Amino acid sequence: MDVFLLLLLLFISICLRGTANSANANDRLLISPSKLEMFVDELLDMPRIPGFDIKNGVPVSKTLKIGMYQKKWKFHRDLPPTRVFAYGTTRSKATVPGPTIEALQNIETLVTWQNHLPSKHILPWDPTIPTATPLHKGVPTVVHLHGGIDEPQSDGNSNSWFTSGFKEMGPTWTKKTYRYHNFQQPGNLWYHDHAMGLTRVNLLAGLIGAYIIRDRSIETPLGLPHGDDFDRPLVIFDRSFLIDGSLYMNNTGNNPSIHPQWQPEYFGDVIIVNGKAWPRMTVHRRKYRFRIINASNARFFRFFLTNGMGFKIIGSDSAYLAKSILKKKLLLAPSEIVDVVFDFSKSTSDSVILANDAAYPYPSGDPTDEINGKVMKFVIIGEPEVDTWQVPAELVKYPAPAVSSASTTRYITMYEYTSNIDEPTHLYINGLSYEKPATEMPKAGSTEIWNVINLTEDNHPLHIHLGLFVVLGQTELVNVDLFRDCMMKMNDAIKCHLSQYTRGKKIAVPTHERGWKNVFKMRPGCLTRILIRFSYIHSNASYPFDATAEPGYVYHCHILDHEDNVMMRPLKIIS
Ligand SMILES: *[C@@H]1O[C@H](CO)[C@@H](O)[C@H](O)[C@H]1NC(C)=O
Ligand SMILES: *[C@@H]1O[C@H](CO)[C@@H](O)[C@H](O)[C@H]1NC(C)=O
Ligand SMILES: *[C@@H]1O[C@H](CO)[C@@H](O)[C@H](O)[C@H]1NC(C)=O
Ligand SMILES: CC(=O)N[C@H]1CO[C@H](CO)[C@@H](O)[C@@H]1O
Ligand SMILES: [Cu+2]
Repeated sequence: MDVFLLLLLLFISICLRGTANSANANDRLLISPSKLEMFVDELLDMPRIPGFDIKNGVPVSKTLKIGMYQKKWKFHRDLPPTRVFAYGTTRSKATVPGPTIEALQNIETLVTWQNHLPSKHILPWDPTIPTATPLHKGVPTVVHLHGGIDEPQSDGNSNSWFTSGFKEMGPTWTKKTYRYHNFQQPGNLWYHDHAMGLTRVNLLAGLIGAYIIRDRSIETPLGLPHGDDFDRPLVIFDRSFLIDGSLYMNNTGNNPSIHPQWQPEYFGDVIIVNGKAWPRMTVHRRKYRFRIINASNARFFRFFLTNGMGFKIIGSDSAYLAKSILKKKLLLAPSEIVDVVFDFSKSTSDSVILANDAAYPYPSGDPTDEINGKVMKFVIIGEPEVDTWQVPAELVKYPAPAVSSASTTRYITMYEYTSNIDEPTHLYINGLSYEKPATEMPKAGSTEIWNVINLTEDNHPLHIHLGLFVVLGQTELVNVDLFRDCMMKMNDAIKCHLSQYTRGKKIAVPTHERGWKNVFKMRPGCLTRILIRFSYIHSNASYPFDATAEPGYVYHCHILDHEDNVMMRPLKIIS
C-alpha cells in the first residue's frame, strides 16, 4: 500500500513537472508575505566605517578595502537564511545593505572594491539585453557612488566591470582603487553596483550601501539630531522570497521569445529596511534624523506616519534644502534620498507605523495593500524628553545660477518600444542605444538646460552622474499622441514642433524637491525642464580632477530594469 502511494506520488509529481514551466514551479514555492509577522526584528544599524583617519588630531585621507561576498543573510525571524551578495570588509562582517561609509568633506576616501563572488549568479541573468559578458565564469561588478562628484575612472562606468580577483575586466576598466574626492557639499549618497545589464540583479542580490559626507563647519551650527543612535540611514527596498528563503525573481520575461528573462519592472512583496523585513525600532520621545534611501528596483514609496504626525524634510538627494519643510506625506522614487527629522515627543501614541501608499508601477499601477503598504514600526517609550536639537527653518542655501547663464539647451526624450503583444521590449533615451556615441557633451563648469520629454506611460526617475540640477518646471503635453507619432518617426523635438504641445497644465514642483537634485521623477506625458550645473554647488572651484577623461559618465533612468535595457546614455564632459 505504502509503496503504491509512493509510486502514485512520484507519478503525479513527474506529470506536474512535465506540464509546468519553471516559473510556475517557482510560483508555487513563493512565500506569502502574510506568513512573515511584521515588526518582530529590530532595525539594524549597518556597520559604520570612517572614510578618513585621524593623524595628530587631524583628519587625513584613508584607503578602505571593501569586498563583495556571497553569504547567507537573515531577512526575517521566520525566514530561512537567504543567499545574498553583500559588501563588507570581510565575509563575516559583510551585510545587506553594506557598511555605511562616513566621509568628511574635503578629505579623500579611497576604496579598493574587491569582487569575491562565485562563478555563478544567484539570480537569472538575461544575455539578450546589452550585458557584461565575461569570457570565463564570474559575476561582473563595478561600483558607482550615487551622488558623488568624482573622476570618470572612479565613477563606476557600466563597462568598467571586473570579476572575482580581477580575473577579467570590461572594456573601459582602468583602475582597482577608486578615489572619492569628497570635495562636494555635505549630504547623503549611496554606493551600488552598476555593471552593464546586471545592475538590477546585482542590487537585488544585495550590493547596496549608504555613504555620508559630513562637513562639521556647516552642520554643527545647524544643531540637527546627531550621534549614531539619533542619526540613522534607512535603506529601503522590496524583495520576494521562496519558502526556502531564497530571493525570488521571475525568470520568465514578459516577451519570452525576445528576452527570455527580462521584465520591465521588479516588485517584491516584502518591504525590507536595513536588511530586515518590516523591522521595529524602539525610540524615545525626542527628535531623530533619518536619511532614507530608496534602493528598490522599481517601487515608489509615498511615506506617511499612521498617527498623523508630520515630519520635517531637511535634505533631498545629496544636498541640504535651503529651508526645512514640514510635511505629512512624501513621495520617493527609486534611488531618491530624503533626509528627515521625526520628533517623537509630538506623538500622542506609543507606537507608529511608517507606511506607504504609492501605487505600483507608479502612478498607474495597483494600489498598495495591508502588506506592501507598511514599512516599519517605531515603538515609542518613556516620557517626552527635552532635547537641545533643533530643525532650523533656514538650512543651507546653494543659489541656483540664472537660467540665462545656461550655455546649451538640450532635448532628452524617453521612449518605450513594445512587441506585437504590446509588452515593453526595451526603452531608449533619444531613440539611441547605449553603444551609440555620446550626444550629450557638456563643458566642465557649464550650466545647461535639459528639456526632458517622457513619451512612455511610466514615471522615470532620471539620474545624472556628476551634475546636480534644479527642476525649473513640469508641463503636461497636449495632443500627446500626435506628438509621439511625429517623434517616433523623426526623433527631433524641434522639427516635431514641441512648443505647440506644451500648452498643458503646469505641474507644481513640490517644495522639498526645489533644491539641488541628482534624481527627479519625469512624469509621464510631461515636459520637465531642468537646469544642470556641471560644477560644484557650494563653491566656484573647478573640479580637482579631469572630468573629460575616459570613460566619461552616464545618465539614465533609475528604474534598474529600465537602465539595464537600456535607458542609459553616455555623458561626455569636454573642456
Ligand atoms: C512571471 O512572468 C510571466 C511572464 O510575464 C507571467 O506570466 C507570470 O505570471 C509571472 N509569475 C509571477 C509569479 O508573477
Ligand atoms: C524607490 O526607487 C524605485 C526605483 O528607483 C522606485 O520605483 C520606487 O518607487 C521608490 N520607492 C520609494 C519608497 O521611494
Ligand atoms: C560663484 O561666483 C558667483 C559670481 O561671482 C557668485 O555670485 C556666487 O555666489 C559664487 N558661488 C559660490 C558658491 O561661491
Ligand atoms: C500616465 C500618463 O500620463 N502617461 C502618458 C505618458 O506619455 C505618453 C506620451 O506622451 C502618454 O500617451 C501617456 O498617456
Ligand atoms: Cu525608467
